[in-house]
Amino acid sequence: MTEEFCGTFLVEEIESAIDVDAVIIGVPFENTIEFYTEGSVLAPKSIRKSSQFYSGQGLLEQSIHQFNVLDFGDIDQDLTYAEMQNQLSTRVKTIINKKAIPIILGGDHSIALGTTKGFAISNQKLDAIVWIDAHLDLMNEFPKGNKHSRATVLKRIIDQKLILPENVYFIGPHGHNLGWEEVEFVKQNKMKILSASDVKDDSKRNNFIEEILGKHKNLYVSLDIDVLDPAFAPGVSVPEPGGISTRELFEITTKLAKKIRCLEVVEVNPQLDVNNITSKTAANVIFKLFDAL
Ligand SMILES: [Mn+2]
Repeated sequence: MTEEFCGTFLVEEIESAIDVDAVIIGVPFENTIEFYTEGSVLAPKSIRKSSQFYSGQGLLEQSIHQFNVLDFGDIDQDLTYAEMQNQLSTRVKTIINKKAIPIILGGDHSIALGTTKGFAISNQKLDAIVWIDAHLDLMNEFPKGNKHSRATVLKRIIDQKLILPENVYFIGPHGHNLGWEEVEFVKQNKMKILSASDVKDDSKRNNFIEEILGKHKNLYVSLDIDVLDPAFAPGVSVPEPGGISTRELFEITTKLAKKIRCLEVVEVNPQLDVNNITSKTAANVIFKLFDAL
C-alpha cells in the first residue's frame, strides 16, 4: 500500500478532482545504472515515508495544510523509457490543465523528458525551465551509445524543441564532472548559468532570480538534489563536492514559488543515503514550496 505524502490525500484517479492546488506523482524509474548504484527507483516511497516524519507546519501560518493537495501514487514500475514518458506526460498534462501544480518525485533525471512533454501539450505555455542541478545534463550521449540518460536529458529536451536554450536557467552547476561539449553548448547558445559559487553571492543570486521572474510567468523547476553539497544530501548517485546549502536552495525555491507551475525532485538515492536525510530534505523542499505559494 502506498503511504501518501504528508498533508495530502491519496487518490486513484484525478480526472474528477476539482479545486485541486497540487498533485504528487511518484516516478520510480531509473534509465541508466551502468556505473552508478541503482536506487533512485526507491525514492518516491522513501520521500513519502520521510514526509510523514514531519508535521508539515513551519513558523508561518501558511503551510501545505491550507491547500488541497492530492497524492496520485506512482506510475507503473518496470516501464520502458517510452512507456514512462507516456504515463508521466499524460498525468502532468491533466494536472496542469486543472490549474494544479504537478509535484513529481523521481526517479533519475531522465524522467524530465516526460515531464517536459506533458507541460508542452498542456493548455499552459511552458515559458522557462529552471534546471537546479550540479550538472548540465547536455551530453549528446552518456555513457557512449546512450542518448537517454540522466546526463543527456536536457540535450534531448532542447533537440526536440520543447524549449529554446535561451529559456533554460541553470542554478548551481559545480564540480569536475562536466563534459567539455556541454560547456561549449552552453557558451554557444548563451545559456544562463548561476554557478554554485555565484549562489553564495547575494546580489548575483537575487539578480538572476529577478531576471527569471521578470521575463517569465510559467516556470517548470527541475530540481536534481545533487545540486546540494554531499554534506547536506549524501544520498545521490553522482555526488559533487562544493554544492549549495539546503538553506540556499530554500531561498531560491521560495523566491520562485509563485510562478512555479510544475516542480520535480529527482536523483534521491535511498540506497546511498545516511539517516534518510536526503529523502527528508526532498520532502522539506515540497513543504517549503507551500509556505510560499
Ligand atoms: Mn541532473
